[in-house]
Amino acid sequence: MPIVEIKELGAHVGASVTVRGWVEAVRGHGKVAFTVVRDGTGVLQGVLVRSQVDEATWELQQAFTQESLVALTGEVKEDARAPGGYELGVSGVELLAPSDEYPIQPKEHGPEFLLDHRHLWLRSSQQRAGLRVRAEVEQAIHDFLYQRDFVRIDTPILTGAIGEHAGTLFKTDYFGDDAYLAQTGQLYVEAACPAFRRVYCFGPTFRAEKSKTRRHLTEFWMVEPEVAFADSNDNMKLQEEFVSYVVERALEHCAEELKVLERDTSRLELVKPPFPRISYSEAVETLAAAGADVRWGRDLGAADEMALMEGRDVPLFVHDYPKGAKAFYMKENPADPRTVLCDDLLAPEGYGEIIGGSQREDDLDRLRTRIREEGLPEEAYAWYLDLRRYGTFPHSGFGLGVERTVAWITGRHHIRELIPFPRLMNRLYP
Ligand code: NSS
Repeated sequence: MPIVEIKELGAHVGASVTVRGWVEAVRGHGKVAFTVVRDGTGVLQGVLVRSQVDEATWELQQAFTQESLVALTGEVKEDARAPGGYELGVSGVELLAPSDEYPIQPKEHGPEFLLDHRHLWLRSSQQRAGLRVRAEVEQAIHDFLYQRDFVRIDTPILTGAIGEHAGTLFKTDYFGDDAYLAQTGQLYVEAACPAFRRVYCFGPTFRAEKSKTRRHLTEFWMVEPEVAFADSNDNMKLQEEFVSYVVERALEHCAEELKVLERDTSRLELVKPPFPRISYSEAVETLAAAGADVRWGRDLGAADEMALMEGRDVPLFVHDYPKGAKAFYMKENPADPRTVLCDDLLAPEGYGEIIGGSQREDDLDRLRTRIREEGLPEEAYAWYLDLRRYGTFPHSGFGLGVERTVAWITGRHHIRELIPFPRLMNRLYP
């Protein structure tokens, strides 16, 4: 009997096959029993008719428990009503590995309980759907950048220089010296620009965020493209094309998953370039007019972002923030030196900032001044300053947070569901 995967059943209609899978559900009555199995490629219902099999087969099926690994053998039948479109007329069953009483039941469980059982929770249909969308988004990221001649640069996780800000560093001992887990790969992709012009890194980044919000992880994945000769305007153009492509790919390739997640995809269909842009100063005016407690000079908070996005269906760029609110490496805005040439991209539907980007300071003296102003150890940035010494060049780049982006695309409330094993302030297991 051929052993087949559920996704291939269409090629075996009328034939007898064996399918191996984990039991999702067992139901039935005295005469007919249904076994729903999942094999990682799909879900299949096996139908066992008591009068057509021997008693031992019937008894064995009756003893199946949730998440036991079983083999079902029988004839493949087309059935439009069945999930996946096929059913198995079961003639034989085998118990390959029994399952203890499964902790996740088809009922409401609290989030902490589910996170404690993340290693098992992954098997649930909505979790499978969310992580499949994540995988598609990651593939779309690589495809988009590959098509545009970007070279992928793998950047170090153990670093000596602070990438973003001192407040959220994970510090570790490095043979007697301090090392930090990378907050960003940006400084390194900047170094690779003169070698390859268009580059990007993709990997995990680390921030000791002490906030327990639905948008913060301590370990999250980021893609960071960096382009020589691009200014802030080119940078935003690349971002809107990039994000639109990624959303389109998810719509195209993950229709099933988005349905399982009950995502209203009509809202995602609207995500097409160009995205609207407003300056930070305009944003502050708008917020102040609406009665918000904002002061020019402070970074915008989650509530401000929410207010700015009210009534908007597509992402919004907020650009040119005050220098003091942003990282040391951003280029001073020649038109208004109180600000820097940067942008945050805010997603609709309450998902907030998904991208932070900027043109980089390419002037040696100004960059050195900024490093000093921020109280950063200049020695650690000697190599970074070298980039402004040996043929400095205008360049821009950005970082897109994978989990926040996938949370928005899938419509999930908390980004912790969109990474297989989330790391949060109070969670290092499983
Ligand atoms: O701090 S960022 O705004 N910018 C950077 O790290 C730059 N070095 C990127 C660059 O220009 N190459 O972070 C970028 C994005 C941000 O918009 C979020 O989508 C995501 O990274 N991000 C996070 N996701 C989840 N959890 C946490 N804690 C988090 N912090 C940032």
